[in-house]
Amino acid sequence: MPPGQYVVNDFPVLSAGPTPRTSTDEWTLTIDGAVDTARTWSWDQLRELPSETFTTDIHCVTKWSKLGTTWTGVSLDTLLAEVETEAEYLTAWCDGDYTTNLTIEDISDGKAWIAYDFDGEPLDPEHGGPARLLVPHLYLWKSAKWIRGISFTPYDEPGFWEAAGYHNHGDPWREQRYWND
Ligand SMILES: Nc1nc2c(c(=O)[nH]1)N[C@H]1C(S)=C(S)[C@@H](COP(=O)(O)O)O[C@H]1N2
Ligand SMILES: [Mo]
Repeated sequence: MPPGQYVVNDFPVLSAGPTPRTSTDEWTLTIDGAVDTARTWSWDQLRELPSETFTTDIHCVTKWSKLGTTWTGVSLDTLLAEVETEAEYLTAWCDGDYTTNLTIEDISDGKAWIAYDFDGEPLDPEHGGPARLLVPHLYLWKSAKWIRGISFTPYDEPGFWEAAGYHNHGDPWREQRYWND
């Protein structure tokens, strides 16, 4: 367990605003910004990509951790293989006003997914359905629910919680909770 965390058996919901409900007919995922050619996937196109089912622990900055959660989704590696970028930084954006910033390193090499199933069932809207970003090696605020896009940026731009004082990186093993940790 990362330092300062305790285990929960339920699955708390933490949302900064109301739960958006975009139907999968209208849902798309876009990778754009500092890329050679922007790419957009429809829901059906995303679902046709190779998926992975994986089990991981998740860690919230409010100190709960949930162990052994099972998800299905598309690895970011699969999506990033279809765009060319020199940029190191990106912003994940969502339905609703939420954003979070990450580096390409933190979402590459099997470290991040666009997840659409939890425990073998479609992901609940409250937990980010139809699809959320999942970056389990960082605190859960980096795992943007209701994700709709990733925009590569030439500079690092703090997202919603990062601009409000949460740590820019958010590694639970180093207890990077707030900006001066
Ligand atoms: N779009 C969006 N994503 C979000 C949030 C949010 O408010 N909006 N909250 C973040 C925070 S602070 C946490 S702890 C997790 C909570 O995920 P859960 O509600 O599935 O437990 O989602 C993260 N992703
Ligand atoms: Mo959070």
